[in-house]
Parts: sequence; structure tokens; C-alpha cells
Amino acid sequence: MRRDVTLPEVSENVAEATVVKVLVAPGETVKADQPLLEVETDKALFELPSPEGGVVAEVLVKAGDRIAVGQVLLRLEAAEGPAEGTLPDETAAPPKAPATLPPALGPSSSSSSKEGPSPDPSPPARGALSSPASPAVRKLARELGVDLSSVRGTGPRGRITLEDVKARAKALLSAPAAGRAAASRPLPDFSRWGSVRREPFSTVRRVTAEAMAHAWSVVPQVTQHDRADLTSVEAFRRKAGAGGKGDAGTLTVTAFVVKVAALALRAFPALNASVDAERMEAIFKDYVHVGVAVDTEHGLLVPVLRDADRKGLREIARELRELAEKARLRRLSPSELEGGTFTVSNLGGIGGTAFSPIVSWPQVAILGVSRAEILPRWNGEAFEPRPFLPLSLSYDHRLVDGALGARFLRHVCEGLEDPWNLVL
Ligand code: CAO
Repeated sequence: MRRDVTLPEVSENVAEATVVKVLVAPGETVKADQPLLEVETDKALFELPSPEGGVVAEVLVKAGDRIAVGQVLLRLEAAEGPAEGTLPDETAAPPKAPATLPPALGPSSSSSSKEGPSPDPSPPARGALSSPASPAVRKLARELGVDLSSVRGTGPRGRITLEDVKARAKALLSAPAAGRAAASRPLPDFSRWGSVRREPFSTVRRVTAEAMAHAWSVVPQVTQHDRADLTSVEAFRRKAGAGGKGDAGTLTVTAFVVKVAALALRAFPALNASVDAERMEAIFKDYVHVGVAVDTEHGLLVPVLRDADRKGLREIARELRELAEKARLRRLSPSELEGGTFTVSNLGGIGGTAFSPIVSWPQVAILGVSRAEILPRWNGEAFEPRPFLPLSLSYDHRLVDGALGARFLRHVCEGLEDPWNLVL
């Protein structure tokens, strides 16, 4: 019996993927659960297991192909008897739906969608490249030149409807002509000035590019800089036995910043909110989920640490280490990349004195951390050397005014300057 192997619904916000590698060839005998393809979504890399044992009859895709949920990828000649979901041969009736693999896919699948619909199509982390939409909606979007990742679905479970696509097309048409012209200006022929090489964007790069361009175009943002005296944090870290890499209790600077920022978000709810521009409303969230930017060889990923305001420093440090490790191995589940309410981006391990992070829409603020350095501080009588941590807060000026941004950042600095409050 022939059986179609299709791309299952990995999570609610993932409707497309890319074939990274085909792991089997026609004629090859495979066992149940044996990986057939390596597939990459904008959120994770995973292996597609065989639903049952059999012989590969046909492979319908190749590395690099974009594939959609429900698309038939391979055909299997099942080892024995008709299995559930088996496609009927020509004589059999009534026809059954093609089999779809269970959504449990490798390590990235365990929590495919427990969270419910997330309003945050965040990029690679935050990324919302794949949006839930029917083929008819996708077709209309293609025809109208509408990028589905920029459309907010108003249908059940955030699905994008035909009306949503039409509304987006209308909004784009009424956007300032200059903006549209900039997007569509042709590139010059660079080869006129020397040899060039073209390379397609990876999935993560593409999602980052789209999310950044979208955030940059819709969020009027300002960046505010400040510095926190890190003397107490450093003393605290030393006392708590920080330093030993691999030690489950290691408290990193990032963990302190996440914890302090999470508490500050409780005190300043406007920075833990989103802007509904259509309804001119602010959406305040009663949870504090902090996304942490992780630099990986595949690009930027932003896993989300949930309820950071309610967790202890050690727990945050441990979770951060696990999330960063998973990000680097591309083993984050989609739900671990969703639902962030604020982002922390620490570039201090690399260097720099300040930078302007881009707000991760639909969040309204992001905290950039640069490299701590020893600077002289005037104590009233003399200069004394103190470690200072440079912090850069970018915020959405539609909701957060400069004074509020400055106060929030000062609050974060004061939290870092007196970390004992965190424990008490
Ligand atoms: N100032 C000074 N030193 C710092 C520091 C800072 N702000 N942040 C980290 N360091 C130090 C650490 O203490 C560590 O030193 P040792 O090797 O002596 O222990 C070293 O730099 C490397 O630390 P790290 O980067 O692994 O630190 P971390 O565990 O706190 O950070 C993570 C984890 C995930 C935030 C980090 O690894 C990372 O990926 N940062 C990049 C984030 C990024 O790309 N942001 C840009 C997003 S927009 O494109």
C-alpha cells in the first residue's frame, strides 16, 4: 500500500518550511521513526520521521525546496497491510485523507502549541514568517503582493482571512509613496565595478530581515543610554561562587539584567505592553516573558524566558544557559520562541560601548547591554575605579515617552546597583 508522507503542522504559526537534506532515496527500506528529511522552519531544525516501516517509493522534494504544511513530500510503500491514513490505490474507495505525521518531531516538537495562539509573531525569534492561512488566502496574498508575515490574522486562532489580506493591501497602497518606491527600487549592477557573488538568505536570515524591516518601518523608536555601577553585582557574583563555567549555579551578568529588567517591567507596565495601532489602544500584559538575543552560527535567535519576574536568579541563569545552548543547536521548540513581552540583548561579551537595538515588534522596548568597563567615579573627594555596565534602551515612542523611558532605565540601573533587593 502506498502512503503519502506530508509536512505536519509543526506549530500554529508555522505553515512553511525548507528542506535542508533528503536522508533517504527511492528503493531504500526504512523503519518506523527513521528520519526521512531534515527540515528547517523559521524557528527550528528538525528531522521528519517515517510514520511506519516500508520502502521509499518516491521522493518528491529536494534540498532547498520550500514546502507547505500538508504538502506530500515522499511516498512510501508500506511494509504490510493498510495503515491508518494510507492513501487508497485506484480501486479502493472511499478515499481517505493523506496521512500526516504526528506533530511530535524530534526535540523541537514537544511543546508544539500548548501556549495557544500567540499574538507575537516575533523575529527569528521574533519571526513571523509563516503565518496560519489557507491556500486561498495565500493565493490572494501572492496576487496582491502582500507579505503574509506583515498581516495580523483576525480569524480563529489568529488565522489570516481574505479580508485581512485585502485590508493589508489597501493599507500598503495608501502608504506614503516614498516608502513603496524605496522598497521597489532596483539594485545597480554591482558587477560593473568588480566580481560579485550571490548567496540566498538562510531561513533565519530571511526572518530576521523581514522582522527588522517591519519593526523599523512601523515602530518610531528612540534609544536612551545609561550606565549601572556593577560593583555590588560583581561582589554578589563572586560571593555566590560565580565563574565556574558549567556550574549550574553560575550567575551571569545577563541573568542579573534579565531579572532586574523583569522586576522593572512590573513597576512600569507601559514597557511590558503592545500598541494596537488600528484601535489606538495599548495592550498591557499581566505576564513578563523576556526574550534574550542569542548569537548563533545560524544567525540571531531570541528564545523566551517565561515569568522572569517570578524566578530566582539561579533559575534564570540556568534556564538562560539551556535556552542559549538549544538555540545554538537549533533545538528550540516554536513555543520557546514565542510570547516575549520585552527583549534583552547582551553584546558585552563581544565589546562595544553602546548600541541602538531595534525594538522587537510587537513589543515596545528592548534593552541593549554593552561591555562593562572600569571607569572613574567621583565619590565627593576623589575618583575611584568602578565597573560600569552600559545599557541602551530602545522604546516605541507611540506608547513610551522619553521621560518614562529614562525613568525605567534608571530604575534598571538602580536595581543592578543594589542587587540585594532581588534576593529579599
Ligand atoms: N560586559 C562585560 N563582560 C561581559 C558582558 C558584559 N556586558 N556580558 C558577558 N560578559 C563576559 C562574560 O562574563 C564572559 O566572560 P568569561 O568568559 O570571563 O566568563 C564572556 O563575556 C562571554 O559571556 P557570554 O556572552 O557567554 O555571556 P552570557 O552567558 O551572559 O550571555 C548570551 C549569554 C546568550 C546573551 C550571549 O552568549 C550572546 O549570544 N550574546 C549576543 C547577543 C546578540 O547577538 N545580540 C544582538 C542582537 S541584535 O543583532
